[in-house]
Amino acid sequence: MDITTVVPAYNEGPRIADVLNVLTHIDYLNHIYVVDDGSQDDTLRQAEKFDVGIVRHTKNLGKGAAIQSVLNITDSDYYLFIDADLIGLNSGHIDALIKPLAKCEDIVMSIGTFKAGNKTSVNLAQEYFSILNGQRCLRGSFAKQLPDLTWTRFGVEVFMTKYAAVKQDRIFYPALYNLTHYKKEEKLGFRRGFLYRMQMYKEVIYTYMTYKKHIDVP
Ligand SMILES: Nc1nc2c(ncn2[C@@H]2O[C@H](COP(=O)(O)OP(=O)(O)OP(=O)(O)O)[C@@H](O)[C@H]2O)c(=O)[nH]1
Ligand SMILES: [Mg+2]
Repeated sequence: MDITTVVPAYNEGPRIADVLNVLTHIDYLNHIYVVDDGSQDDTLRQAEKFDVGIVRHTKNLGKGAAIQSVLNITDSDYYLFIDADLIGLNSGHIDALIKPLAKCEDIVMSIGTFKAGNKTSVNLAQEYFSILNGQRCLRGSFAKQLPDLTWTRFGVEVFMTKYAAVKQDRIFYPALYNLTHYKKEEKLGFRRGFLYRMQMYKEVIYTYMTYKKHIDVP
């Protein structure tokens, strides 16, 4: 079983090692790629400490383009997408994402929802917006069928989810217990974090409004 793991990272120097430390110790994750998307900090140097493939964009192209870059150079049975800013990741979370697809052939994608981390605002957001969660496993046949994701930026998760809905493909939502992440405001401070968050919402909403143009409806 071939699994390609993609860790999109933009300025995650202080956080990415914790995530890679977990992923590189799981033996069945045989191809791990970090996409350093024009980070200005030491993300690249931190990633290079691990036995992972590195794709580097010299300027920032967005999360959708980062994922597309790995899809372009790989062909796997499964694709696992894991954010670089997680807190509390363990191998149980990875199993919870992959196993439903391995067991049930008609599931094309699992989307993890964070549960019971001690950040109430994150838990609430997850409850209502699990469509946005970046922790996912995709069947290779589904991933390779997706139209080009480059334009989506932060809308990439919405696009994948909407694509599955249009194609009437089955999604499974495993709970990921005791897992959470750093929010933008924690990484960048309140003002810069808030402005970046507004930019993210803009990209997500734009994807919601325009995704149909990018999908051939059967
Ligand atoms: N390659 C790449 N990765 C990105 C980009 N933007 C965000 N990411 C990564 O995507 C993951 C999630 O990004 P965040 O900015 O934390 O977004 P979020 O977790 O959905 O939202 P918050 O609630 O603000 O944390 C992290 O691993 C980021 O480093 C980008 O432009 N390029
Ligand atoms: Mg985050």
